[in-house]
Amino acid sequence: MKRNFREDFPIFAKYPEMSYLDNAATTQRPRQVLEAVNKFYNEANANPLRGVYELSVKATDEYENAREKAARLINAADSSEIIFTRNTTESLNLIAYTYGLANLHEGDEIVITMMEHHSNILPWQMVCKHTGAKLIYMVPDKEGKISDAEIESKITSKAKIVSIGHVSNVMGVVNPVEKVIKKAHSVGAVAIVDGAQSTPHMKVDVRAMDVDFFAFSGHKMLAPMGIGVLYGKKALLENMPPFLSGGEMIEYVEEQSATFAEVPHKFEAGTVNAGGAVGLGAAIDYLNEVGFDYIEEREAALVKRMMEGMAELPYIHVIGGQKPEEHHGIVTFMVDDVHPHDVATILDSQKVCIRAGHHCAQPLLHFLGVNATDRASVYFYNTEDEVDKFITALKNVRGYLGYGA
Ligand code: 7TS
Repeated sequence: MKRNFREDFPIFAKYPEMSYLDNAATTQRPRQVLEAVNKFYNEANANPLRGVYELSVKATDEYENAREKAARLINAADSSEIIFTRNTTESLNLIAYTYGLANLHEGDEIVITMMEHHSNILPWQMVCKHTGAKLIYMVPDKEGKISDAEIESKITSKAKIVSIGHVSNVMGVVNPVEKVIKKAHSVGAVAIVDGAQSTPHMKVDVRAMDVDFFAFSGHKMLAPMGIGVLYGKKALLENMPPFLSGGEMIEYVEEQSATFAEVPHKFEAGTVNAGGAVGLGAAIDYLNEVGFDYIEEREAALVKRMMEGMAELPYIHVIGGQKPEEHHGIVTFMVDDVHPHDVATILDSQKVCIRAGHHCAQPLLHFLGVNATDRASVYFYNTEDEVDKFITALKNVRGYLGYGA
């Protein structure tokens, strides 16, 4: 029997009536993470990687220790393959501005899916605009499945970059990343996985996947906002030009030229977010204590309860797969006759927090033929009671607006 992890989260004690079901947007933080950040600033604060005095060395050690933890979390071969960024968005932009602009040319193709978050679309549109490369979309079926035929026909010898979300933030579906990576490599393209919605919820192994780059955000996995990770295979990172330039990323600077630091520091210009990194390290320790088996088991049970409750309401339509096991913690839906923003506002009046809108995935929503949807997303600390309150609140939505059931 696991202890009650929910008790570690001060925000749930502050708002005991709240059902927090917007975990795909950002999670809450346990006291262990908040205390680790405080402890860093109270006991180890100095500018890391610069001073030779003891306190700065301590700050550097704490920062690099967090990098080790991130490397172990995703099974990177070496911690120098972990670059700290602000979030998944910055990680993907880093690849686009460095690898993308340096290596792509007119006629090349970048292959993504129709289910990507805008963060895995716009950086590639930028690369295409600057290089003349073309952006190609693998299209899922209505359940969110990318078929083998789609993979085979879209990833051709013209592809130089293939970038795919591990778990869709709208459909909740787990994408066939291994197949996509294999196909990308078979045509000589680099493979990128956006792990923003997978890393918090499942065991990730970048070496087993054989992925070239992998991105995730700390704030979706209990860590502070403003710290994220880009994993890259060392040989690729070493051959890429820097992204931002300035302090801390150099080896030697002359009036008209400069040489750069080794990876990962080449990609970490300026004073780093050491407090955030320490918080991420504490979040990783915490998640390892909770255990990914437990996380998956709890989320599956909560999603099953949620979808069974929703299935009893004929005016509710779940987007994507109709089976709970097809939704990795994320359930997106429509309510007949009621605008998604009204649904979320009515739920908010009953202290149920869900997300309404396009979820930063407008091409997918166009493909599905909707402008906006509602989305409920769980994490391991959610309870059956929160799910039940959500279902009760959903039952009230149409009555609230004068519709029959
Ligand atoms: N990729 C995916 C799959 C995401 O779900 C998100 C954020 C991002 C990238 C970007 O992450 P960031 O940390 O850089 O912002 N998704 C959401 C969401 O679904 N609701 O709010 C943010």
